[in-house]
Amino acid sequence: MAASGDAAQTEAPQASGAAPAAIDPIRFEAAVFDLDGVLTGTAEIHAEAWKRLFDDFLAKQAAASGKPLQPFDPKRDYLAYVDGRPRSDGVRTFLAARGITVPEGEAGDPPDAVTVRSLGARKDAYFLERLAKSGVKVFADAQPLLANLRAAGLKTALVSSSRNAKAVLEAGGLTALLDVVVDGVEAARLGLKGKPAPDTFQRALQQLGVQAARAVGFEDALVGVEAIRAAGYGLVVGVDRVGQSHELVAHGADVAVSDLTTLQVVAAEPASAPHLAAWPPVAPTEDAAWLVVEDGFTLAREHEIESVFAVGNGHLGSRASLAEGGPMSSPATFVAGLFDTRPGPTPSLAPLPDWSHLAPIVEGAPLKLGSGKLLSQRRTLDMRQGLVWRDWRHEDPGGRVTRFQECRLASLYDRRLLLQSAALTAENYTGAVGFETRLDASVEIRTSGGGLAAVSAAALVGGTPDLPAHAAPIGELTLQAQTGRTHRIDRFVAVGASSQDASPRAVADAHVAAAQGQGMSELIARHRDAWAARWEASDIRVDGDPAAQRALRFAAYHLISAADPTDARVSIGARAMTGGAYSGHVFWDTEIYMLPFFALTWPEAARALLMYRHHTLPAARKKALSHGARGAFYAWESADTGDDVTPASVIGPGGVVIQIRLAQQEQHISADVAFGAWSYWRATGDDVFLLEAGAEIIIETARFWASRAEPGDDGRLHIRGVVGPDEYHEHVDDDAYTNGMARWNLRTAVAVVQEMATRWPESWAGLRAQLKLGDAELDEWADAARDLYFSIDPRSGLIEQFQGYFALKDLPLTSLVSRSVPVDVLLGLDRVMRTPIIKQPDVLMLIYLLWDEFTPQVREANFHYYEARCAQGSSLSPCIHALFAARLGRMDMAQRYFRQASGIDLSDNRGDAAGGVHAAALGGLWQAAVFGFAGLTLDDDGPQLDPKLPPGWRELSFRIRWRGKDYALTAQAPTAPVREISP
Ligand code: IFM
Repeated sequence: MAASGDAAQTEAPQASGAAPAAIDPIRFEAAVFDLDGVLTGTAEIHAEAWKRLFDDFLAKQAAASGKPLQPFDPKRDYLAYVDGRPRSDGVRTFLAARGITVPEGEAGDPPDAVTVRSLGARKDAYFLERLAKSGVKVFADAQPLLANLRAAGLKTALVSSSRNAKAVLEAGGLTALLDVVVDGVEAARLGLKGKPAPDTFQRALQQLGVQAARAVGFEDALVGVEAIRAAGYGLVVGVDRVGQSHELVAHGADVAVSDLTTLQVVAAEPASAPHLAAWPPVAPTEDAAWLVVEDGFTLAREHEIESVFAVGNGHLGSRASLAEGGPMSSPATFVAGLFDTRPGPTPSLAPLPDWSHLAPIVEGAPLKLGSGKLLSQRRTLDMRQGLVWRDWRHEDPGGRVTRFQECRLASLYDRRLLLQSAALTAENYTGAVGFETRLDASVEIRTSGGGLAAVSAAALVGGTPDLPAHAAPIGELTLQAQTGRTHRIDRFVAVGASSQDASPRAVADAHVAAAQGQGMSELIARHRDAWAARWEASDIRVDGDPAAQRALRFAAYHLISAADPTDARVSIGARAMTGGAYSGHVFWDTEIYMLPFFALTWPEAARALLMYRHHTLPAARKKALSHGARGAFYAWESADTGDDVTPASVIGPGGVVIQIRLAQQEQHISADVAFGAWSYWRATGDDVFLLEAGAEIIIETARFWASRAEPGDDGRLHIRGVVGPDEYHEHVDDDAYTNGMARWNLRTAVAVVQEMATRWPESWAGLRAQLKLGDAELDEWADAARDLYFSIDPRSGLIEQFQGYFALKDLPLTSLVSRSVPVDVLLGLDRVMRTPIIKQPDVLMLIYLLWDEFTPQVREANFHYYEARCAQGSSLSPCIHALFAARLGRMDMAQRYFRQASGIDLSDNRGDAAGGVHAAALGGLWQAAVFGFAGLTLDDDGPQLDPKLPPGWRELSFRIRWRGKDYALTAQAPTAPVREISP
């Protein structure tokens, strides 16, 4: 549908309710859609949320005034007063119809205040709650129409009053099919009035660069139809899903249709054949501070490289395996939340087919690193643009020199998309060259838990820029290469998954079709813009230490790649989706090590991670019950359902079977999750989160501790038979970290309850009834917090890590010959258990998290004592020692630990990253820089820095968002005092 030449026409739709409109085929350039009732069927959810809000409100009004008030009618009142309107307008309009006016209210109003603003916010919370439960229904005719319009060359846009439009589009798999979105957030930002005013529809056209007469608008709401009419669109299509065709036409629709497939899109003229421009599709980043580079080829390092250079977007994660494969290749691509129990007893992230396999074939023989001669190879992780490059020149045994260049990414703009662009150049010969792929068209993967992933692939192949590209099925594709000619191939792969999409196959097909229409350069530009927006919020700059700069960007790169703010049903595994170690399982790593980065730079992602814990509360309750306790005992290792999926045993060195009791004993996880929920709320002031999920998590975990602690003869409560973060000592009593965090959890629950009861009495009453909390139980928490065993030696300031720890026979770490082999392997776990050698900080971790609860003397004494006994047996350890040492001003030591932490994935001699990057260590590295070196503290007055930069660092700068405000922070090394040098 375009004005001139190169697009398509709509045929007059079959009118229903209006006279069959005598509309000549009109050429259009853009189609603009409303969301609810047109593309998605969330109208019922909206109507239900409005009803819940208004009926509750009206009942109270009626009780107060003694006058009966008609409840909200989800059909009549919905269509007449709220449908299509911005949320506040809906509140005002409906209440006005019942003769009620309430104050407008302002930001920061308590959620249960009676104002337009807070009533609107409550309606939104009800909507999101229900949406999370039922998912998004996409009308069957929506995707085909959008895909057809785009294939015919039309631009597409969405105009919605909803502030959640982007989340709904994403959940419905429609994001990639729309060029522009004008939602409630954008309208508020620009001060637009919204429907029935024409301004939001005008804004969409302005962004698309299309005149109103060349646009067709689709609306189901009467106010929306009026708005499109007033905006002067060439065609107004009323979409009638509820039998109101006549009203739609009466309000200004040219036609009303009940089925969008009755609209036919006809190509006006064949589109001219696309050209693939010369390779590369975008310019690589040149600034070395944004790059991780690997030159040459070292077979033994290959698994690490695959992890370190992995690409991801929180929904999909893909290892950077060699495109042509090889003996050491271990390709894997995962979808967040899609687990499979085959082949093992515990679920693992299900691997997708190897989409990136693209083997160059020269004169019928595959080009391989292992045969012939490697002339040069460079692989580059381009962190700024979120993609990975490869440039490989190879001489085959026949003396032919071929250059293979490639880039790959997992789109941050459209999370269902994986892209690959490659170029093959015959440098010194003419002959047959080709590509072979493993994934050529469509495949489906079914997981044991009933999950389904559908993968669709398409390719465009071109010769030199002067030859047109053509869509190519390339199971094995052969081309005639001439000396110096470069053949380029662009591959578009989309994944629909039942974890997110109602129809994975349709979603994958639509995304691939849309991607092909947009072309590689445009798609990469959008992906790069999405990364630029993330870096704007999350970049961290170091002046004076290039290696530290790279390591911190590497940490942020993998953390950003791991999170998906649109999916509240998944969390980040210990190795994110960069490798198979720990099977994609989620540990305390997420809340304690990674979450601070997200809470302060990407709160939407932090919220989604915590909502995963809220969704898995039922499993945590079940686990508590099975341990004879109450409340919520979270899984030590958690997958899709939240059931504990910690393996019962592993095979250790020498084939010995080692029983794992962490699921039963590593109980601090419950307090860690509560700590994450509370920290997020504190950082964002997101009261809706607290009321909707956070308070329930904090209360249920406190309940667990209160029921778990056992009274002892000493009149104190004890938590016996646990494992603390130091996993070298099992089945200990009163682990300091566990007891300290449990005590914090109990006290925090008491505080949260008090705050809720004061600020949001109604919500509190509801939650209290839901959780069946009696007064006695509430009193019990404060008592339990007071009585829980925790002791600090008044003389030395030392905290004993667990009962009996100080009696263990000391074995100085310095006496151990090899520090490169883990101590538990060197000595055997049984022996280590009889020494005070620890794997990772336990007491120190507690002091770090609850810093203000301990005196400087206690911090110093315990650091001095436990640092000397820590074997750094976990990747989670050095970052916390770096942070702690920095806070205590021991800068050489802090720098040494910081370097050790930086090298966990990046140093080239450890091989640690083979099973995936260490996501917790990456989050910890960021914390070491921000809370250690910059000395960031946060309170009601905002952020404060107390810089202690390591030797050589001149400046450290970063941004954070604290309670809705953005801050740019810079920590500087003190300049030398000015000295007078004149005589
Ligand atoms: O959660 C950690 C644990 O603290 C130490 N072992 C590895 C786990 C996953 O990273």
